[in-house]
Amino acid sequence: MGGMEFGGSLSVANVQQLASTSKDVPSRYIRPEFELDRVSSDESVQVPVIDMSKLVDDGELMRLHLACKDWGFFQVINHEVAEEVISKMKDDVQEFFNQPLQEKMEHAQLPNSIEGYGQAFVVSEEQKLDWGDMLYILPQPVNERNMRFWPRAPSSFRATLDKYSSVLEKLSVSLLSAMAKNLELDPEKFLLLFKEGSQGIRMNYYPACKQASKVIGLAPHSDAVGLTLLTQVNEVQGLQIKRAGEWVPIIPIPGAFIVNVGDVIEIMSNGEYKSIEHRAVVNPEKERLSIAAFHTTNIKAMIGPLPDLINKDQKKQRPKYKTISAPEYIKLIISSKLNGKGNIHSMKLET
Ligand SMILES: O=C(O)CCC(=O)C(=O)O
Repeated sequence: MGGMEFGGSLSVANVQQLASTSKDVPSRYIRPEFELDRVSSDESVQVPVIDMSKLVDDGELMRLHLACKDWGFFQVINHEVAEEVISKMKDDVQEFFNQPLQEKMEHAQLPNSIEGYGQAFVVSEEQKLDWGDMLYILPQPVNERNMRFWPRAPSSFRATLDKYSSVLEKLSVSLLSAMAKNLELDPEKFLLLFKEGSQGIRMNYYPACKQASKVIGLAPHSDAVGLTLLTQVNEVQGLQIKRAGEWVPIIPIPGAFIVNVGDVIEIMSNGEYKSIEHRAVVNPEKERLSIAAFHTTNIKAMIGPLPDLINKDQKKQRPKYKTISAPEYIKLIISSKLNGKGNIHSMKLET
């Protein structure tokens, strides 16, 4: 995916700079549409927790299956990613964003590329904007890396990201394999679709905003990919997921990854697993940073309900989504702005 051109985003103001220099929030960031949204205040409502060390047991596998069907989100604990790898990644990302704008702009997005430092999915001059910046890098497939976007400062950044990328890829493969078992698919065959697949790592920076309730860090969207693994860099919360008509704030478990099913897995599972809308809100006093690692298929895969699921029981399992090639699918998602579940709706068939 990295070496190909799929169209990109229009360039807009740097939000970190804007937040540090201007007292008022420009009108393009004010989003009255979100102010009336219902947010759950019941902290006991939380996504399921999956213990990776028990994922060989039928009971834990079933918990994962239900989490993917019912919530589309869960947290994984006791995974094999070493604590030092995560904390080093967090430190280096924080240091990257702490640099002066000029240094960061050395890795700015280019026209027709989704990689680099900038803002995501801005497709029109009228579009309202999110209160955040990001550095987006495609570490995999390895042979398609574009090192132009990989910061040299801090000096450890490249090695840290390289390590983080490979351990998260391993963790995503373990999770995808367990999901394949749960869907009664052949895990080896399923994993072939993700072999030498694409991994994107998106480092989000949301400055504090005095008018936090009037802006949004990242507008509601579902992830267009297969599987996302998210970690929050500092203790500032902001991730919310849509459930039963309200936004549920997620309280991260220290050391855990927050995992969500993306549109590709929803489509491949023919709707059995759910790709859930989520968003990031902004804190009035403190900056917030997060790191999302997106994993999806290789470029040769077809994106559509898996034939093995459809053929099992043709009456029950009529395909609910179109099947298109991976490059066509990527074009579709990049050219549309982040608008809730827009991508997946355009893949839905009348049933
Ligand atoms: O910052 C967060 O917690 C959410 C990030 C996210 O949803 C994304 O990067 O797509």
